[in-house]
Amino acid sequence: QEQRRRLLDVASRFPLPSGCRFSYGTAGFRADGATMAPAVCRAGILAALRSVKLAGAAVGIVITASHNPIGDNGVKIADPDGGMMDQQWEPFADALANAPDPDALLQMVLQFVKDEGIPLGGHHTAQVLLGRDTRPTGEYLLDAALQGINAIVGAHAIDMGILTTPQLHWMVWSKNKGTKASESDYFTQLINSFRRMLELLPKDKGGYELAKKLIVDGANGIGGVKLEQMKAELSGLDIIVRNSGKEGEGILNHLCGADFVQKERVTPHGFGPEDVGVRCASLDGDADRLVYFQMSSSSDNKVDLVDGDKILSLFALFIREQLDVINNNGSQVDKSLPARLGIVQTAYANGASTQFLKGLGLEVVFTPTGVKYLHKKALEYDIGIYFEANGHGTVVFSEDFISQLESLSNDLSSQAANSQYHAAMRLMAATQLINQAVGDALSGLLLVEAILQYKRWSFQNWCELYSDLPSRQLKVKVVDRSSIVTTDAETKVSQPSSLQELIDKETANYTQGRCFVRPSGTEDVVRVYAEASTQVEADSLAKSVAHHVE
Ligand code: 16G
Ligand code: ZN
Repeated sequence: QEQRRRLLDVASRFPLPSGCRFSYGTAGFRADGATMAPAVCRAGILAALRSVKLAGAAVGIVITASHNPIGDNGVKIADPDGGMMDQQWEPFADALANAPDPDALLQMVLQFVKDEGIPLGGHHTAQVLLGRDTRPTGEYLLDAALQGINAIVGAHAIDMGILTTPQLHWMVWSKNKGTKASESDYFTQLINSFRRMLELLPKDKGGYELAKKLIVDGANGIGGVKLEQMKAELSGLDIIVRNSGKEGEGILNHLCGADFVQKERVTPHGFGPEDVGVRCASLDGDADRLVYFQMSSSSDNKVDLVDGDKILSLFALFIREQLDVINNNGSQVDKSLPARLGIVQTAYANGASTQFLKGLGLEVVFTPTGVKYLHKKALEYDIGIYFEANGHGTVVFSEDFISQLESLSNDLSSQAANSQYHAAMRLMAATQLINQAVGDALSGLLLVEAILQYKRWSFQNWCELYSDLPSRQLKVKVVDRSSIVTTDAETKVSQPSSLQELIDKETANYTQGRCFVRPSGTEDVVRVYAEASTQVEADSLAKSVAHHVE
């Protein structure tokens, strides 16, 4: 009874404006921030139900619209493992968000609770951790989420404050593992494991010494704020944060941030000729994407870009190298660490990166766009490395692998001088440094910096690992984008049936041509991606395929 009353109450406090429709897409619900309260409140209800269903395990809610403009906002739910909410609950998320009135909402929840066997009304507890980014609508929407959570009897909301998206995911992950889960624990873990990585650098100096100076574009979002907090404690790095989100520095994601730099390939706002030749990184508005760039000339604002594919390649090289040292070191201790290493990419990965990775003999697999697909696939390996070209990605290690690595390190510790031991310790430090819950620009940045120092590579060395094939992305407005259905990890169109044939025909006209189309998950457009051996060809391929889509 109490439960019914609370649901009816909260639903009437957040009526759904007529004509409003929400859809739980790749990134949760997203819209103009001012219109989001009903959807966010219902996401609160949903998150609490999810926690009850999972025997009180902590679930997360992040209020953010990532790289989108400052007026937008959004909400997404993190499952107890720190990953995205199980896709099986997405249809209910949609239905709940669009329930037209309090009665409909109540009936919908009661039916779902029954179908899913959720023990509502018993002596259950639920806990939901909340985080939000720096958007002006964040606090207002946080309140809506809290009210939604509190509408479920026994649910307990914990406001973790203003955070990066990956911090909140990490907290949920840590809390459910039973390890320390506060923000200061997060910083401590990153700072300590970064220091350990540096302590494990090979002693025989020589060759290139990486400049300590790193300029980071914080997208005027939460990532810059957190990096400012953390940087004083980072030994061996001299970080300067631009677009840090401080008063007067600029607007969130406006002409800055990882999405801007990756798509436009120009310097973000606040960078100029004095930065030529300096290693720079760029975060997105909620700090779950990372790209690197460097200006090579002061005559224009173009940059040399290191995108997610190249970050992935750097991580893969480093991890593979440590495994090789451990496993192929015949002259030393006869210990081995069998590991299935998997690389996960999407169709947006530059073809040159895929070729490079396959050329190293690595197993490369593809999934559709969206972190939930990549992450899930990566979990199938002992070590799974995934990245989207846009800079979102991470490395996940299986529990089994980590325990093998721990026991190997113990076995080797009596020979602390040998290279096998060092390689094992480096891998251990990497498992601590990388955020295994979700892609994390701050932790990713520290791992990149440690690996560049380890390899004694400059930004240029890294950038020249392979040359990206020229590519072009176009957006096409269509009446109904859902009429395009894709298959084979979005590389092929299955419907309309004639379209793939047309794409194949166009693509055949270009050297190293590759092209695919897919309906966007976040915008009402169809996206066209084309790649070819020259920019002119890539442009022309994209254009001609776009004509077939229209
Ligand atoms: C979302 C996804 C991102 C993906 C992008 C594609 C998450 C957390 N984010 O931002 O991974 O690259 O959507 O957008 O999954 P699109 O479908 O509009 O191309
Ligand atoms: Zn983001």
